[in-house]
Amino acid sequence: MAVKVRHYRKFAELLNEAEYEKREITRITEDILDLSVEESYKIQKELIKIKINSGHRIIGSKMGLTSQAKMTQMNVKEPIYGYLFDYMFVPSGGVVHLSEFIHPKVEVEIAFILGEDLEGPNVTRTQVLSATKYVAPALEIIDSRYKDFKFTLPDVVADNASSSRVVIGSTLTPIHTLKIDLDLIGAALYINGELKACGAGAAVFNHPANSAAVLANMLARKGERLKAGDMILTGGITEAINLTAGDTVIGQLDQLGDVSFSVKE
Ligand code: OOG
Ligand code: MG
Repeated sequence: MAVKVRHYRKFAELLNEAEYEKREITRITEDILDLSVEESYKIQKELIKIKINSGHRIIGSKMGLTSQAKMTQMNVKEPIYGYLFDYMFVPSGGVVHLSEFIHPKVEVEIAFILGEDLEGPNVTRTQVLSATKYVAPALEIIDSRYKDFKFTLPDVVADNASSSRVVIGSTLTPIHTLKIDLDLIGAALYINGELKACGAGAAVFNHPANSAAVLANMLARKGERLKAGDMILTGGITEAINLTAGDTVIGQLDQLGDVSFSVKE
């Protein structure tokens, strides 16, 4: 049984309310067992429209499930994308409150800021690197709207790839000034001084620029493109770590610098 057009809007509203009211909901695929990935992107599109209609602005996009660590942790084996909004932005060194979330997790990522548009299909890593102006260290707070943070591929796509908050380090590094390539950049995630996870840029599709290329090519199938000035999160390098009140979170990336935030009640 295929999903009827009216359902896309209904599920999008449900997901938006769950985010707004900070409560978990049952997976859409418990209702619609054969929900396809194609259909789930239509639900995501409705969700994006709802947010835009309520006055929010898109500030970038993100790839998710681009490293083996993330795929294994979430038990979903395909990459996904979602959109980042102005209300999700947290300045580095800023504070978030646990009451803003359902069951938040944090992951360390490499962000790209484009200097030129990128339009698929067939965008390559080399093209991404020449279109990129800056790279920056990032921490992404993900907060699945689904019960127990468990989902299948179509569920998480519909839920805007669990997007919740994004923290970008205060230093933007011009990409051409990097002394080692992004795949060799080490990343460490500390919470309250304790190392929770570490890895290197290569964990993300062998090179994080490959992730941005995949994004441009996935968007091309929807008639969309990446634009100059866009911020792109390329995906968690390591598994995501649960957040609790009192946490001070620091992401340290070789050459790119630090990015941090703290969590209060
Ligand atoms: C989906 C979002 C994954 C990433 O960086 O891999 C993601 C999830 O794990 O909830 O943002
Ligand atoms: Mg992420």
